[in-house]
Amino acid sequence: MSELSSGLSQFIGGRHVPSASGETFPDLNPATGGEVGRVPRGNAEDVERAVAAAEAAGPEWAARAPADRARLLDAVAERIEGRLESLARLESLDTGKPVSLAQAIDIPRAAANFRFFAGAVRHDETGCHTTPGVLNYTLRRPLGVVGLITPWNLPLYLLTWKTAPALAMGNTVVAKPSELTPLTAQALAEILDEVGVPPGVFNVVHGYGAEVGQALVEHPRLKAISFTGGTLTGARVAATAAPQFKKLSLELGGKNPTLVFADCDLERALAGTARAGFTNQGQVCLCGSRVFVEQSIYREFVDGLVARVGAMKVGPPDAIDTQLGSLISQAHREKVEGYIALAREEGGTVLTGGARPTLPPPYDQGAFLLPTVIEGLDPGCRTVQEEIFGPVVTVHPFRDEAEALALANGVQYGLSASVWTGDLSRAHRVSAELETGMVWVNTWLLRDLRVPFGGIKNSGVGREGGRHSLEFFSEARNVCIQL
Ligand code: TXE
Repeated sequence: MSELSSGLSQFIGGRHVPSASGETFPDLNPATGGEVGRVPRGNAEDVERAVAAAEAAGPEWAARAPADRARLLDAVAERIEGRLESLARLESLDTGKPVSLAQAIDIPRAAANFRFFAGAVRHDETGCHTTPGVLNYTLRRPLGVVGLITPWNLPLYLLTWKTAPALAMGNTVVAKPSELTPLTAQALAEILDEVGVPPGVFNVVHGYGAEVGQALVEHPRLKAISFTGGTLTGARVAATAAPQFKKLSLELGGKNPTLVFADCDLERALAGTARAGFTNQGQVCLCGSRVFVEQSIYREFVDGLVARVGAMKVGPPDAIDTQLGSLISQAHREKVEGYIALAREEGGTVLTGGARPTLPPPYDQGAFLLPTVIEGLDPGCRTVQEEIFGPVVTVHPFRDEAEALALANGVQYGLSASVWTGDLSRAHRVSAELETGMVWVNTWLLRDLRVPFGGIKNSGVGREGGRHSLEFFSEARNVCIQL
């Protein structure tokens, strides 16, 4: 892999080293089944080394002026932008996503994350409160060594979303990327090293979640964990971290509703619903996997959606016209296919998709799946209640606004929602009643990095984004002076 200056390795104290165990496991390209590298199988010993290196680097890094740290973050953003093509290829190799998607979304957003938090820390300010003869002011102090645990769906996009504010606030980092997608985490370590971020400030330990991930969360000298991944895993991370009073940010799964009212702009709603349902093969926690359509336009809308989804191009990730690449793994494809089978058992009708595409070698060995639309399911059934995290959406009619809200809120998740309507009062009214952390109206995944990002219920705890990230990755200290 020419894009990486070294083979896959642990990155600890500014050095590329093998895992303490010396063991490795294969990194597979899910689009072909081919091996692209060997992942170091990290364990508690690697975590101890990484935390020790991060601790040693902490005081100097924390003592730097925010503007100095910001200068380095900007340099990282420039390097990421300069390596757009190679990073996009790496990301696609690991995930099976279209290279064009990584070029358009994943990698530009990785650079934007660093640029945004460089600016945020430059302009950060804290409060000052006065009463006669008394001055109160607030200091923001770094936490120390923080652990960042990230998933396989948007590897660099999410790792940089956490790394940039953590470093901006003067913390040092031990990052644990998903075992399925190690490549761009390694590339990020190389970039940080190249721009002059000191050894030990940013460390990467690769390996299985239950081994090196668990060891990281358990480490007694780790001050905080920022985790993005599945709800079940998030619960395990919380159970480990809570008794140690570690700061915790959990960005978990979703089962997000898309509400389509009859007064919407139909063409825009169709395009937005298809994009929300199938971007990244439906492997985005924010994907709109439950589509609720006002009765009067239900048939017309569903026919339009099925036509769009049926025309989506599923194929080799590096083909310019590919819209959907492969899922992350054969095992995950089987999980998603299990839900399609369950949907049929629960009385659903597959309107399009529901099967594997026929592709030429070597892609016939890939984890590809046709985008799938299913109707006729009871909203309370497992298929409509559980996160599938693949290219599958279910469609359902609703009679009125009250029913639409009841259906949308009728799950254990609460991450995001999309609302398509031409009625501004309805947009505000419905947004105020949706049980989610985020609502998009007449759009989807339109992101302003200053806003709070996160979910409620089984979708997580806490908010990141803008000042929320600066506050998460620091401790506020109030100083009260009797003048
Ligand atoms: O995530 P996991 P996976 C959902 C989606 C998916 C499910 C599982 O439904 O099917 O989660 O996906 C590390 N202690 N989302 O298996 O297991 C693991 O190595 C510490 C939604 O990828 O949650 C990886 O680095 N760490 C999500 C990270 O946790 C542990 C995006 C996430 O892995 C650990 C991805 C442990 N005990 C999946 N066990 C979203 N919200 O975007 C695992 N890990």
